[in-house]
Amino acid sequence: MKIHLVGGFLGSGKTTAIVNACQQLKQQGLKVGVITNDQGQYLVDSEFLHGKGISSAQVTGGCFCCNYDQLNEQILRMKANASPDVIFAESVGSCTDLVATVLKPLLKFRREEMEVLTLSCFVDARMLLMHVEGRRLPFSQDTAYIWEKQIEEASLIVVNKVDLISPADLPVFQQALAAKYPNKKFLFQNSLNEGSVREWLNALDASDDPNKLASLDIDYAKYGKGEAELAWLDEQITIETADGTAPQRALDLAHRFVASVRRSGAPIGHLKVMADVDGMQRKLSFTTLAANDIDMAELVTLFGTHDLAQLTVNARVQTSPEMLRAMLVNELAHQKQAGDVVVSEQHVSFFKPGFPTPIHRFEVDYRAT
Ligand SMILES: Nc1nc2c(ncn2[C@@H]2O[C@H](COP(=O)(O)OP(=O)(O)OP(=O)(O)O)[C@@H](O)[C@H]2O)c(=O)[nH]1
Ligand SMILES: [Mg+2]
Repeated sequence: MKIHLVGGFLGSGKTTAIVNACQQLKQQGLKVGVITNDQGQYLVDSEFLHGKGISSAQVTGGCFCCNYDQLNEQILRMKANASPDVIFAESVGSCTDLVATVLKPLLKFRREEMEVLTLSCFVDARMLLMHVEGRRLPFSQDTAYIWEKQIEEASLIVVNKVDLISPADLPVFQQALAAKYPNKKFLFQNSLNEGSVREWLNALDASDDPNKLASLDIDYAKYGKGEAELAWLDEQITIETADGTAPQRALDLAHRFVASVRRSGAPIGHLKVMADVDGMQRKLSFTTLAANDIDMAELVTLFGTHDLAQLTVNARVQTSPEMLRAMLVNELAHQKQAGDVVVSEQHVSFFKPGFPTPIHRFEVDYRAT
């Protein structure tokens, strides 16, 4: 069994690449599984994988490092139920220190099950370009610290969404990266493209010995502060109408919520919405940098006329949880005012993530301890 740990910042494209990779591996006749991970309980990524027919399990309520036992259980359960050839484990986008707290413990405790264990770090090409050009990232210093540490600890860096930067910038960008990080392997990837993701799979198969990865020297106070500065909100929303406009109202709600967060100036780590109408699902995804254009009118047409629409919202935004919740409540009220509609909420949860307290932490190669 191969286990690929997939880290990297919120919205950098981890799930997109994993789905694409799983589809390719399945076509080759291999059995795959994915373990998703986030702060809340109702995860858009898990619904997304389910909708794509990819078997998945989740580790909820915090990152892999603080819930190592849950991760371990899910690996064992997947192995017992489906004996997958390949498992992708996608960590929370605001998590770092994976080498010391997840990779080394897996090497110590699960070595006999794994032929291969890798760690990739995904990074939005546009943010990395800003960084090497000396521009400030659109997040607080402590949150940007997490982003930098994620890159520091991995040797394989997937510079994702490369299609969103100008090809003219690429040669200088590549040179600057090679100069700044001489010991890392950079893959310039478009995770929406099959051939590009195939190269990632090839790189995973050719990965370095994971024992060579060094544990980070990391300031947990700074890390914890950066993590807590990104509020979490998750909930499910049901919209019922009598005139067939439920999909339109649901999409309008999502659109207005994102617009309201953007207007507030709060940087969006990742705001994900799964829209479900009569079993047809679409994942909408927004980050602080301009997102892929989502044509709401086209989506309304696609969903058609229905009296029931459901949304799952997962938002990670640099603001207080109360502010984030208030912005959504405003938009819910706006929909209710339109009349002839029942808008209800389920599983509402919004909070500041707790201080990261890993179950295990191996400072040095465990063989030396
Ligand atoms: N243009 C472009 N868009 C991409 C690429 N990879 C991912 N995206 C888009 O980026 C958005 C975020 O992608 P996800 O795969 O959900 O990101 P993630 O890293 O899993 O996010 P979290 O789980 O919240 O940390 C989605 O709208 C994707 O369609 C890419 O290579 N190019
Ligand atoms: Mg994801």
